[in-house]
Amino acid sequence: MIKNKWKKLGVVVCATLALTAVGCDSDNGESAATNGNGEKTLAQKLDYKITGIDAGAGVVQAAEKAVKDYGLDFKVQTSSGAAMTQALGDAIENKEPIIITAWTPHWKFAKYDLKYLKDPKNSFGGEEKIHTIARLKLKEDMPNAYKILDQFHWTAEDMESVMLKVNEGANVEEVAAQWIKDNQDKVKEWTKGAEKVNGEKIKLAYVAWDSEIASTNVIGKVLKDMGYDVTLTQVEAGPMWAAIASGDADAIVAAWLPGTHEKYMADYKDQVEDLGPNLEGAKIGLAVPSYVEIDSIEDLAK
Ligand code: PBE
Repeated sequence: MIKNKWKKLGVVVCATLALTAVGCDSDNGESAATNGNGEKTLAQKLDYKITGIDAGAGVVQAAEKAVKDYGLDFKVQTSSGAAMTQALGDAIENKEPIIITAWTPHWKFAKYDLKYLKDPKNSFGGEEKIHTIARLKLKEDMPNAYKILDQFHWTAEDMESVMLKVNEGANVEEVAAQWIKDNQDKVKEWTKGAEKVNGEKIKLAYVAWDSEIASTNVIGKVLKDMGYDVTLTQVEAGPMWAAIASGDADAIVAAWLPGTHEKYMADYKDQVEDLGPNLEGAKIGLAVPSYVEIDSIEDLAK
């Protein structure tokens, strides 16, 4: 009886709100409103929201594709990497459910107990590699920088160790400098055969993703130590790719391929030079704290 009364009231409220374009589309009867026990469904607790990052990120575009592929009644809410990790930390503190657009390498997997949701429809693709991309003619104009960028290669663990310290509150430039001191064997491989220069200007572009903040600061510091006057320019993903294509920036170490930045690469492939991977074993997907009791993106369709 009580339930019925509320249902009727719900209909009236919906009819009124419809005029102001506030949708009641999720209230299509009892099954969507509750899980049958009078409790909220997971989708309701999540407010039909996947917590995304910046709109230009490939992982956000892949999440939007997943919503279509799996027929989900979810929206991907865009914000920034920092806002996403803040929301994640808050949700975990309150033991509330949350679904995030996630990627590896990232410190969040070391700090929190998270799991990737299975993706049987492969909306997020498989293994990713992070590539170094240079503007055309960089090799001619700055052969030493080109050589270093071309030889730059590290592991997911290397990147994570930098990210973790930054997340713990250390200054990224100091962390990068310390990492370089502690990993001279790797840095020597990167700089092998390159000569020092005297204040040549070089510009690296990157997006404020924690992974790319780490890598760009490390390679930036290596170039600085080799005598370059290095500028690190933080931009959005689209402008980052456009800057390499136009020659406004000299290089990026932030290109996730073949999937995540597939569209950017398709747009600019003739206007940039791909120097190949600087890191293997990267991944993107949707992730939840381990206490959220689902395992697959498919479970969100229920
Ligand atoms: N990311 C981190 C980026 C690439 C690097 C996975 C958030 C993205 O475009 O989705």
